[in-house]
Amino acid sequence: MKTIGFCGLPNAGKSTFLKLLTNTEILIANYPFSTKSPKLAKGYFFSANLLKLHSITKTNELMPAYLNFLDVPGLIRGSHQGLGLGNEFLSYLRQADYVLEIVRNFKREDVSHSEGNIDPERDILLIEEEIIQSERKIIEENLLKLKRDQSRKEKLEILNFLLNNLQPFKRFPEFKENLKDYNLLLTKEWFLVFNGELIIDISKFKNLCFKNIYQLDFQLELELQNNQEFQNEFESKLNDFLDNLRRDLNLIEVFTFNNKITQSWLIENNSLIINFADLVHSDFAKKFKYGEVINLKDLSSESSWQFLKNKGLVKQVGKDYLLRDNDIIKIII
Ligand SMILES: Nc1nc2c(ncn2[C@@H]2O[C@H](COP(=O)(O)OP(=O)(O)OP(=O)(O)O)[C@@H](O)[C@H]2O)c(=O)[nH]1
Ligand SMILES: [Mg+2]
Repeated sequence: MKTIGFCGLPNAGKSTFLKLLTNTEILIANYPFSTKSPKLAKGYFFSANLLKLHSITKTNELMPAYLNFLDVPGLIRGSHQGLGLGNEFLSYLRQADYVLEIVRNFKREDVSHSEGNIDPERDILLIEEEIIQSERKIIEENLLKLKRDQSRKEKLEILNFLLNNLQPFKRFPEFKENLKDYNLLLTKEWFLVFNGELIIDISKFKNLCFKNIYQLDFQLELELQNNQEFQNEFESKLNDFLDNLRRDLNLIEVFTFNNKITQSWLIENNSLIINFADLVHSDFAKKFKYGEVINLKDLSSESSWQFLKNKGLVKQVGKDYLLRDNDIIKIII
């Protein structure tokens, strides 16, 4: 499963977000560098559609799909030179598939800011500059190594191109494959989330380098999870955020169920049913005979597979069937 790593200054709310998404035990504190080592946890997707399906299947067990989220220490001005927990932070973040940048957009006197005041735009630019400096170092080191090896000409050219084109808000996902050994942050896809309740015009951050930009108040969301009273006053935006995130990651949600368990799965858009069989179990792909599929929108209050088949609602499909969002699937082996 893909991993989404958090990137942000100290006290931006990274650990608060991990707690919110994964309910994991983690230290949340009002002083910088409260997180000293990376923490990976599963964030489950209790989507509205999964709950809808479960209300029909009524199985004892419910198993939602998940994504991995990675919390890491904060980044500060000078991190690329090793200040704070700088280099460690960046090496942990390189292990993630995607980067979710978290920017502080809340005021709180008892929570310090490494730059002295709240200014999301400045923080975003600071992160850009730190990341560029750190990537520059890696690129230069590897250019030196490659110059001794004539067989790696293509890589050499790409690295030179990167070096000459490093600038804030520029990303290079097109070189991800060629440069996968280096795990460069600038070849990953980036997302941006403003954490907090302050009013901010997010339009000026659009069309930069972020695949999408979100706004969420982590603290409020956390209180909504834990406090009934809040739930009457405010509406949670967490599920909408997760639904948008999984779409922006180009994932679709599909389902399986039997008489014991209802499950959801996240799989890349444009996957075939045989890819899904492989995701569930490699044996399912090897022994695949055919698939049976019905879309959630065609499901009424009846979940007996035989009944649905008799009504002609279940399609029999071969291994090249292209999955659609909200398909309910049975693999026949
Ligand atoms: N008011 C408010 N406080 C928040 C919000 N998010 C986080 N906080 C508080 O800010 C402080 C820092 O939160 P953390 O989640 O520990 O921040 P972090 O980014 O993990 O910080 P480091 O681990 O030091 O890099 C804590 O006291 C949180 O309770 C928010 O949305 N609103
Ligand atoms: Mg933390």
